[in-house]
Amino acid sequence: MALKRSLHCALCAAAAAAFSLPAAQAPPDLATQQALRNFDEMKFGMFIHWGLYAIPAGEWKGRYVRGIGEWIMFRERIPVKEYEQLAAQFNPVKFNGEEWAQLAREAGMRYLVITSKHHDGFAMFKSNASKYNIVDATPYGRDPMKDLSAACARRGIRFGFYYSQDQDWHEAGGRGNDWDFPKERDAQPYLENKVFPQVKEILSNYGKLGLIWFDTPGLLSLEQVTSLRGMVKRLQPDCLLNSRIGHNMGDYTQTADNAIPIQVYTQDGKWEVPATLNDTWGYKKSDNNWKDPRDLIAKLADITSKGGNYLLNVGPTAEGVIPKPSQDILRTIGKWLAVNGESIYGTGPSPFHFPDITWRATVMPGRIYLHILNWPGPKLRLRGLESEVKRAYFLANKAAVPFTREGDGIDFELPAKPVDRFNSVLVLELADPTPRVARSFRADQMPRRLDLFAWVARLRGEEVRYDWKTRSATNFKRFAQESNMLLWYPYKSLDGSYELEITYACDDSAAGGKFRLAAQQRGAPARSFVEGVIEGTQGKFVTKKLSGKLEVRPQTETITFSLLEEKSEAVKLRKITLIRSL
Ligand code: H79
Repeated sequence: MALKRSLHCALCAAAAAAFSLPAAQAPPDLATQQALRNFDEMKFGMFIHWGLYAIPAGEWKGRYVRGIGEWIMFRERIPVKEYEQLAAQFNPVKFNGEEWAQLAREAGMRYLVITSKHHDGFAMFKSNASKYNIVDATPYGRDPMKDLSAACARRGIRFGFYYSQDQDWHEAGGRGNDWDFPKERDAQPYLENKVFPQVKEILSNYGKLGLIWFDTPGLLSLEQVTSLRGMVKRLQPDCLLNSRIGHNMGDYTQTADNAIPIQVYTQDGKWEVPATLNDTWGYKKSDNNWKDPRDLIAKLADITSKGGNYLLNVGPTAEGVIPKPSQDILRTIGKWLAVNGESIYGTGPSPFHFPDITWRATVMPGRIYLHILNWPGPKLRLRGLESEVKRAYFLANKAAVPFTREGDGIDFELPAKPVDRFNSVLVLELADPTPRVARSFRADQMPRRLDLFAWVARLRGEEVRYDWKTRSATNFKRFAQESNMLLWYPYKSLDGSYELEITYACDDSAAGGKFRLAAQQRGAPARSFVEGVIEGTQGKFVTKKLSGKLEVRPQTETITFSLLEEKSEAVKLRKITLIRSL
């Protein structure tokens, strides 16, 4: 019974880890409020996952290990005594804090968050609380966080640390390692001897911290988390805490990893999307599934227009080098931001909901920025804006754009080709400081027919891909334990019973596979689901109505699309349409 209970708890904790928590917290004090305003203005940050796991880099004993690279110790159940040996080989002679900070700067990133200690328990900074740290346990013998924090400060980049507070596979009192420590753990000594002293060290030795980014809250008690929060705020009152500290004690919210809300999301305060550039956080030598800069630039606009920040990850090698493809991608984003940053930094979220994926919107007093992500042809129709538009022009070339009002819409005359190959920003100068929008077009009003585009979904799995040409996702490979799937995050925007349509294409040769659409709550089996069969479409995109309804509630965490068998993995899924039952 006791064993069963602890197993159950461990599973709950793993489930909680994969999802976000509902928003923060106690009413923020003044220092925190100011810090939150600064944080909101920054929009774009660099995440760095760097640790001993960069040595195996996704391979153990000559074999490829699936999944995120920094989880290799857990996946392979590597004993502490064996994993510890990696420290003796860790010698990142090519590390240069100036170069990393400079890359963040060139990418247009305004803050940087780096792993001080990940789940493997190894401290990437000088620690007196545990000898298992980069200065005392490696041939490198230096503290790279000193250089990096100083390099960031010199460039006006706010610096923060990731710290895994609950999971620690190196300690008997940490959560997660049941192969070395099969007995029930006691977290308190671990907290007192390692977590509290180390958090104190990172708050004391690296100047001002913008934030501490805790992760995978699990089984720590409210009292334990309260002490942790209190300690941080006593040492640095304006250091922000993320929601993954647990027990709603954070100052701002995280979405699940790589998860973007389907629509504007403002009811729970400030939030942030932590995201990967490929399919791993920690370096994996074989992972070359780099996201297209087009996708990342569009996602930055998408997230900003919905009210969030984007924290984009790089995983440096064991030598201390940020992989070249990551650098190239980030500099491409930076070039777009150098021209179009005005439409991102310091802006507010869209006053409109989004009818499709043609455009997104951000605002400044007296202006709307329309981020045109999918070029609609010679005309862009914007419906629902009541404010007078005085002038419209492209941010990239300042060229005026003619427009006419027609019914409830404004038609903008567009050039034949996009002004920017990724995201052409159209500036609308308004007569009103705050845009007036007709009720049914506002951000908090969902249309009766709501499209869930594959582009907005989180792609889960190493194989599934999004293709911009066909605007669809494909390669839904299935494995015994995990399968590739799409997940949408409604974040309280939906409440009702929905009829469903699916828009997809499938060659007749791949047809016949069963699929499932499900509405899920955190840690619970699917509450509501609808199944269907992928019928052949001779490769053409078609829209089909499904039989059955999906119940989606404010507490629904995800709406998922997955295949139930290996067949039809080549289906191209463009969108799922939810139609509210009247
Ligand atoms: O630090 C990064 C990740 O290591 C951490 N959060 C981001 C920011 C994190 N991501 N996911 N999780 C923690 C929970 C992980 C669950 C899984 Fe697994 C790891 C799914 C697949 C590998 C555990 C092992 C569950 C299945 C196999």
